[in-house]
Formats: sequence, C-alpha cells, structure tokens
Amino acid sequence: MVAGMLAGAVATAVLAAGGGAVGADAPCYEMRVGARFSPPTAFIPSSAITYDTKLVPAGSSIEVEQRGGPGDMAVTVRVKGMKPGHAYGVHVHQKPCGADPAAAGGHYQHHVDPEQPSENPAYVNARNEVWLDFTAGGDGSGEASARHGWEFRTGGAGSVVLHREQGGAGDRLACFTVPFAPVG
Ligand SMILES: [Cu+2]
Repeated sequence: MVAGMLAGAVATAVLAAGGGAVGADAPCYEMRVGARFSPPTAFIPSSAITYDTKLVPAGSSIEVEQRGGPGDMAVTVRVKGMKPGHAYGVHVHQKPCGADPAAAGGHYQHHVDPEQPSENPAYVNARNEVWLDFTAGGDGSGEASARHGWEFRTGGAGSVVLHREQGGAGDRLACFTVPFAPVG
C-alpha cells in the first residue's frame, strides 16, 4: 500500500465478474489511488495539488479508496505528513483538481440542490454528501471513512478536497483528483 502511494498516481480497479453470486460482504467494486502532494507550480504535475504548504506540506501523501456494491458505497481517505493536531474538513467534490482551487467545483451531492453553489443545510450534510473530516495525529497521519446507501453518478465525482476547517466549508488547502465511479 505504501509502495503504491510512493509511486504517485497508481490506480487499481477490480471488477468482479458476474456480481450476482458474490456474497453480501464481498465488494464487487474496489478502487484505490494514491499520490504525493505538490504545489500547482511543480515541474512534474501531480494528481494531488497543495495550495497551502503550511497545512498540507509538499511531499505529504494521500490515499483514497472506494469500494462497495449496488446501493452500498464506502469511501476512505488516509493521509500522511499533515500538520499534527489540525482538524481538516474533507469532502468529495464534483470535478478534477486544477491550479485554481475552485476548479474542483462544489461538493458531490446525492440529492442535488437546485440552487448552486449549494449552501442549504438540507443538502449540505454528511448524509447527502461524502464528508471525510479528520484530525491529524501527533505523527501527521489521519484517516476517515464514509459509508452511504447510494453510489456516485457516472462522471459526477472527480476529487477529494481538503479544507482549513471542518463542517462543510472553508478555504481549500489541497485537492486530489480521483477516478470515482458508480460501484454497482
Ligand atoms: Cu469541500
């Protein structure tokens, strides 16, 4: 797992053939991708971009896993090298990352708020979106998981964004482009 993270953008997607016979606990979709953060000005562009190297240092790393079956999806994020003790807000966003922190668009929403950008708490919450907030431990590592009874729409989710604060908003510190897909 660590080797995959060090290698940069390494994606593995495993699709079981003929999902009908798979047991309830056996995921029929699993995707894992990892990368090291670098600034948008880096000579070699990374799929993981940091906009704030104080809170998300260059060289810190992230790994995102998506797994599940129809109507049951789990997303997990693991990080290393963050600022110890800092409480990061983290969500799945709609689009891939760019040099501009705004490139990732808004949060992925299961029920899409007709008013965008969405600020309505009926839509902006951890049940309707994928929130992966974590507080970095003393060694700078962190982990969070979210499980939902729904799955991403094709092309609807493109990144994981780290924010300065928890609770749904705040400055964008970093962004990791992730090839999310429907799990069913
Ligand atoms: Cu966000």
